[in-house]
Amino acid sequence: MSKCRFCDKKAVVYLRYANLRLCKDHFVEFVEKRVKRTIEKYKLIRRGDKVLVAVSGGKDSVVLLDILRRLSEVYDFYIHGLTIDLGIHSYSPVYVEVARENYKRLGVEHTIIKVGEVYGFTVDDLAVRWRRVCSLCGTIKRYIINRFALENGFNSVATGHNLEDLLYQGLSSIISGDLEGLAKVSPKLDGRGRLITRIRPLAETREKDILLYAIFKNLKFVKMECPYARGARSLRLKHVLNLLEEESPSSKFAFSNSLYKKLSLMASSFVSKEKEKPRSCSICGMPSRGTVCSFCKIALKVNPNYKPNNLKLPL
Ligand code: Q46
Ligand code: ZN
Ligand code: ZN
Repeated sequence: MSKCRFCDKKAVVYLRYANLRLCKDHFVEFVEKRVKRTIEKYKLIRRGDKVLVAVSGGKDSVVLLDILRRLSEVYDFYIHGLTIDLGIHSYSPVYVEVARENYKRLGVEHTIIKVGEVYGFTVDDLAVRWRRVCSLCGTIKRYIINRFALENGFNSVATGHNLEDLLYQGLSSIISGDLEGLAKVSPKLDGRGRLITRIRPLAETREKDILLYAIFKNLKFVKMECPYARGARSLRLKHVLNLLEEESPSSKFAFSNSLYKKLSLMASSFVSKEKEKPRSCSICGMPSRGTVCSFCKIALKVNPNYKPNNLKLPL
């Protein structure tokens, strides 16, 4: 491979979509600048913000933590990591350890919540009763992250959703005509009431670039898959997006621009305001569509003694 566009070192990456050949260092800088640009373009973080970073130990969240750590010093905002130990037999101990090592390496304050200890049930317990455990697991993670952020005064929650994750969500919402889902395909979901703002600083960064960044920077991340993962549909749709990219290298970015700037905004104006307005769960007081929120419904089914706990950090 020839020389890097910006220095005399050998190029190790060729980015077709940007027509750039880069050495390791300049590639790392390129990715960081891209994330910074997304943060500025969509006004994801303001000076003085308190940002909760959800870290699952996978490459996306580890890279997100790494980049936000650096930016937090430049832009003067506070970050705190949150990892949820879901109690998945062979998987949770591995990713919790990886998350812990990353927090330690970067010197980031953090909290690890064990669902089993706090709520008296685990994702393994759910898997015994339900076949499709992922949507329940998603509900649990969203609930705990939001509640922790709310009770500890965070302005926003940052997650590691990358470009392809959001394009996949957009494409599948379009295919199934799910306007509510489409309205959520954005780098920023503004909070309201007890729902905290969610931000996705990697929304314009390709999965492949995130992986290379992690490798070049020697970051430790989890490579194994969750035993309950069943990503067949998402893999198929991501393959469709890759085919489009082969035809035209910038097509993913063109699609993300129209999703984030037009389609998701149009969809949100169609979503019924009534449907959008969350009520409060009669058990835990958190936002809910019905009298009891989805989290409390799940918890009560697996643990009849379930009581909503306070997740406020001991100061
Ligand atoms: S952790 Fe939970 Fe994932 Fe495992 S059970 Fe499914 S949702 S696959 S990101
Ligand atoms: Zn270079
Ligand atoms: Zn509830």
